[in-house]
Amino acid sequence: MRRLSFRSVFVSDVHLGLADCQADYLLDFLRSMQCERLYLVGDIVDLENMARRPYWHASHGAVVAEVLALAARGTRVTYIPGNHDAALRQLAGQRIAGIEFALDAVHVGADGRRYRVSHGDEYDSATAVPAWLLRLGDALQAFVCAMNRRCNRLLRLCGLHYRPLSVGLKSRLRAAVRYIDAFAARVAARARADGYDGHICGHIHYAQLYERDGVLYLNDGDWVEHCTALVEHHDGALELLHWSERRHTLARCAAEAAAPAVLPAAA
Ligand SMILES: [Mn+2]
Repeated sequence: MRRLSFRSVFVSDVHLGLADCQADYLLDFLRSMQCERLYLVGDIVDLENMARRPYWHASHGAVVAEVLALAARGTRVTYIPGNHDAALRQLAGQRIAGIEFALDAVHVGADGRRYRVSHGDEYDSATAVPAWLLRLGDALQAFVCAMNRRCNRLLRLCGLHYRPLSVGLKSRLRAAVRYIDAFAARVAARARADGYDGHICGHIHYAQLYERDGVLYLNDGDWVEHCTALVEHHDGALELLHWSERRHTLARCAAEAAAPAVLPAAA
């Protein structure tokens, strides 16, 4: 099978080392494409969880091997650690096994647009809330993930496609919507103030691509529930992909020179 060809690919929040990581779908995506640049935008290995509950599956090791294989074939790989793999921030500035570690990056698109790339936890106001509330949030998230795992095992047994449970849940919870919106507002305001055309991040496990206050807010989502990636085509056009049994376009943005407008998601 011929691989899909992209200029750049951005993935984050893979959480290798967590039972809920959708490593098989990510592996399928990585093996189906080739790219000049691959950005790992944080929370790739969940060191935080592994310290508490050691877990590793062969498919998680296969993801690491595939990333190394991409680097060996000439893909320039940049690893920007997040809050769950924060220990790797000590490696910033180093190049190990063909992978460059950095705290953040500036990506210049094929059409000349400039994007800041960072995990996004620096925009998370949750650092100001009490620890017990964070623990409650973690417990709720773990519960939703466990339900998601069970529901999808059932769907698979019935021969149906993978469907993330929390897509419906999150969009219905007004508090979650407010949180996602406030996060995007902070990210966009900073990108605009710093003169970038957009900001590429992850962290909140909610993939989105849209123009906000004159800049592009680009969240590549996660591989715990949603299985999403942001890709840049060779002309600089951006596309948000959902990848499980099928490839599905969530949103697109044309290259700057062709048409700067954000097109509605192809349903
Ligand atoms: Mn994070």
